[in-house]
Amino acid sequence: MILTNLPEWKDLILHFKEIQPLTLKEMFAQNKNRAINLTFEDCGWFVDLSKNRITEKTISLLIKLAEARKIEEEIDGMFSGEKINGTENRSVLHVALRNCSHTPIYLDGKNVMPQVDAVLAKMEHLSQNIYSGAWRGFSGKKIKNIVNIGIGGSDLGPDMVYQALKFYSNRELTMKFISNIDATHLIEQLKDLNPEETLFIIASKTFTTQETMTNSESAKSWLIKRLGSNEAVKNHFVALSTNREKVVEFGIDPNNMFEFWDWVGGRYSLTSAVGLSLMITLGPQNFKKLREGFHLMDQHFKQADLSKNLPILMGLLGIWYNNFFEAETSAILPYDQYLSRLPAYLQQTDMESNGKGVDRNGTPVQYQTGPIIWGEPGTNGQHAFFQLIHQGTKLIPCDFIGFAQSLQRFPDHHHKLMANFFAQQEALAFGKNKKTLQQEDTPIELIPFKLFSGNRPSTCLLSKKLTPKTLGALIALYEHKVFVQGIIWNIFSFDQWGVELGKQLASKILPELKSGKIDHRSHDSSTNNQIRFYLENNESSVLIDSMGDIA
Ligand code: G6Q
Repeated sequence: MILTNLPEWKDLILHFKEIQPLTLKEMFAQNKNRAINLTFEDCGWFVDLSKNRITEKTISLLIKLAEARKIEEEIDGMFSGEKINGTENRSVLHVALRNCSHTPIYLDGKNVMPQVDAVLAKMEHLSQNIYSGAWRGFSGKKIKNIVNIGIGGSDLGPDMVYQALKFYSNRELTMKFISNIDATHLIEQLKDLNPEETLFIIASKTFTTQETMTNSESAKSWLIKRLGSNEAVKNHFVALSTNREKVVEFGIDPNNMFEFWDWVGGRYSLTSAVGLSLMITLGPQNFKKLREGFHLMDQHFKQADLSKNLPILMGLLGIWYNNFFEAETSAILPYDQYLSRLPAYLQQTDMESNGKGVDRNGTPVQYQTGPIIWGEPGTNGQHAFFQLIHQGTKLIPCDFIGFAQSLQRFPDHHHKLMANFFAQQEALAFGKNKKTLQQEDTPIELIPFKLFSGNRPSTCLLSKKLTPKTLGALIALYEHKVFVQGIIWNIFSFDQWGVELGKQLASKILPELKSGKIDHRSHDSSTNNQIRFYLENNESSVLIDSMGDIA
């Protein structure tokens, strides 16, 4: 049945009419146990939902909706290898990648765990060879620099986790990520590296992605030019891919290919071979703990009662804001500098998964789907966009993510950071009224400008300490939250057809830019005009045809 025709949906519409006029202040006053009743603790995370515009009844009605959508069957379907990525006819088994309990997970009757474990063992072996110096560069030097070349799902996860867990990383190794096809990225990242000590990890599921292959070819030229031999490639390049043929064609020894499978979606791949850079820089033990954190949340998601299930609760809360309050966006605000790339990472997880306009039958949906995800670390955001969250006209549900312990020994900094963390949520929820402003002797003409309406929702995610394990659980929490929402909206969360058209058109335009001849008939007048300006002003496209010569 169409989502909005479900009786459970209609009950929520009626309930929304009761909740909408209520303020958080009133809701806290009405129920003394609200904070306790709406806080959930599991997998190393304390999740306080009480500053959201919900009551316990909202949760139970949302859970009824999830049940009507057969949420438990859908979850079982994913864990048991059903081909839930319908448009690509693929299973979605990222949970197998971190299945630390090693219980068999079957795909088409075959247990996938031995393959997963074999690749992990191979990754560990390479990491150890790099530390011990058993793996040497072409001229015999030890590897000191790791460069991951990949984009999207083959870049954002490792990059985000590397930044997040830098505290735990081996500081003798330099880690660089190259993703953008803009040569600036490549040039700037390679600038201070000694090629003799550099290992390139080419991360590409398909091994055909334009950005990754262009950057990899340029990196190969950079290396060969400096080391004086094509033979050097075998000591300095490894591949993470599903496409053996293309890996070999590129010149990488198939023994140095780390395999993954079509049942691993790019944006869900960071605990697969795609995490090789993490295994090397963080060490196998930390990579294992990261996977354990993921696994903990996976098990929780699979087993916990719906009413206490963190990804389910957070997913449903997102539905509540998106479809009833009509919130267009959702902010991710980590109060930890190490998590600075988390919003960008979750942007992909969420927006590529649930940015869909047709349901699983291919029918345009008549309701809103995935929100816009954005954010920056606190406290920086407070001095930038928080103004709009506090006093603007838009409702923006915010996730505040913080830790009780800092990884740095600067308690003064941490107390100040966390004082802001708590204060912002308090200010958003309860605001500041006219009476308080008057008591503060605010000039009467300034009162409207200094008022804070409050009643602005936030979720607090607190953990004891940022560790590989707590991070793994946090990422899995968001992954499954996105899956839950896809189930409610009846959309396919694991494909991404929306990225294709731009790629197709770019491949038609590229020869025009290279040849300097516009195919006027194949574009609209605006595009023709833009290309004309480009060609008139771009000298290099005429003079230099390839990136063979990196300074
Ligand atoms: C993620 C997407 C996408 C993908 C990149 C890189 O879910 O599929 O971001 O990861 O396009 O693709 P390759 O790994 O094939 O180079």
